[in-house]
Amino acid sequence: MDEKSRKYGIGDIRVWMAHGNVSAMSAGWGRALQRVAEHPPPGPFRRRNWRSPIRGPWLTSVFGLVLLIGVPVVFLTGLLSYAAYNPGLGGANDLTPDKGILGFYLFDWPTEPLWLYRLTQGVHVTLGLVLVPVVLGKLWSVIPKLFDWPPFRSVAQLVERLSLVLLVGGIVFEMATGILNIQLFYEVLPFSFYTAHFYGAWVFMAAFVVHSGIRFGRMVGSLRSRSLAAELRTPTESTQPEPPDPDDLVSPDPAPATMSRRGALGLVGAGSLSLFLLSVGDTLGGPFRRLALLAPRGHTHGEGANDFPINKTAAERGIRPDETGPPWRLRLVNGPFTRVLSREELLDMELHTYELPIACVEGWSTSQTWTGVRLGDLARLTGAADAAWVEVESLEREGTFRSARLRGNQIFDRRSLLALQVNGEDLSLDHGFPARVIVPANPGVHNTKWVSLMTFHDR
Ligand SMILES: Nc1nc2c(c(=O)[nH]1)N[C@H]1C(S)=C(S)[C@@H](COP(=O)(O)O)O[C@H]1N2
Ligand SMILES: [Mo]
Repeated sequence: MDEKSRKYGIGDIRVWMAHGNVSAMSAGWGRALQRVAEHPPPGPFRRRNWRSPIRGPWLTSVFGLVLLIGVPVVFLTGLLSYAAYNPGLGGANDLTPDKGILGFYLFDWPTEPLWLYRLTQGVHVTLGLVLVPVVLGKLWSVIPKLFDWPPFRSVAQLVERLSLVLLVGGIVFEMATGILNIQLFYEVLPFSFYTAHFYGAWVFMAAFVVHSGIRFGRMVGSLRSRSLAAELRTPTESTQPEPPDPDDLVSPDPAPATMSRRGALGLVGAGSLSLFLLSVGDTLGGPFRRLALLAPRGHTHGEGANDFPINKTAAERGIRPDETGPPWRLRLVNGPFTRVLSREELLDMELHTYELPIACVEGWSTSQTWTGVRLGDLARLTGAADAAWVEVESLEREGTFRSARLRGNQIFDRRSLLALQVNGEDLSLDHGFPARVIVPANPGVHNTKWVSLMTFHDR
């Protein structure tokens, strides 16, 4: 029996019994448990096989602190994104109809400031990506704990380890589904991205709050135990392990350092910085977009005045050219009242021009100058001057995003347009010709293209 198992195996059982957790445990059961504890399976279950000298509470706590600050921002901007969909309106807006009490915080999404969704969703996606290397670094720093032997020494410890399944499983699930979504592979997921990412976030966050609560004191203590400035000056040759810690993160048999703590932080930092540089252009737009190699969405472009990212082309959505030609009509419905307008009739109405962004849930955004008819004018034309909401439908026959609902505050913002032109020219077919919705601060997906029908409702 080696030093370690004597110290941690039997010692822990004694402490555990002293705490009364298993005061009724029989001596025979105790001996059996002790034997199991003393004989870990080979490989990763033997703590001596984990030999990195930089693994320890300090490094874990540095990653932990970054996540403690960053993760809540990603969570909150994610909740805001859900609110921005105005799920209270139901229909295609509510992609998580069984959200129950998790929708407690929902509010009417504003149209002001008009860059709001661009900011919140840009932060959500960019920061989410930037934190991936930090999460990997953090997981690396604690990975021996995954193979803790014996698997548990007390009921309390078992509960804690199970909560870690939710914590680690939760963050991996959220990052994986999020990345799949921005790469637009989400059609391959066997479940709804929105529902899964939303529920996953709450499960993960619950585990995150518990974990942070339990570990906060230890994190602060560990961070105080070494100076960051000193670590950043320490090269590999002088890198020494931390003293043994109560969590057993420090290797019992450290190998000579092949990387300093500075190196580990630099590696993770460089990873995060690269992800930042390779994705932020998608939110900033302009010349930066060419750098956004990691965010391939929005790399399909139009030409001339229409030279900006296209999410779904007309061909992809099954829009036939004959549907968008001269026979196209916009139908406006308010109860029994229907109004039918051709594109020429729309162009004869009072036209307005505003610079407004498209900001996609996938994180990319772009700002363009749109010209069209005010949605409010269309409502008034139909006798729906105080409509509570409108259902906008496109020429598409199927697909979740063939329609979207807009709330009264969105209809009647003076900058909310049914756009007919962009940057001084007609919309291209891929950008929604003959007409598309553009509403300030609206998630891109609700800026419906190829609009054919708008139905106004009072409540
Ligand atoms: N009818 C319809 N409208 C749509 C979509 C769609 O698939 N069908 N995609 C939406 C999404 S997800 C975004 S981000 C914006 C993108 O507009 P763009 O392709 O003109 O850039 O259009 C939205 N309007
Ligand atoms: Mo989108």
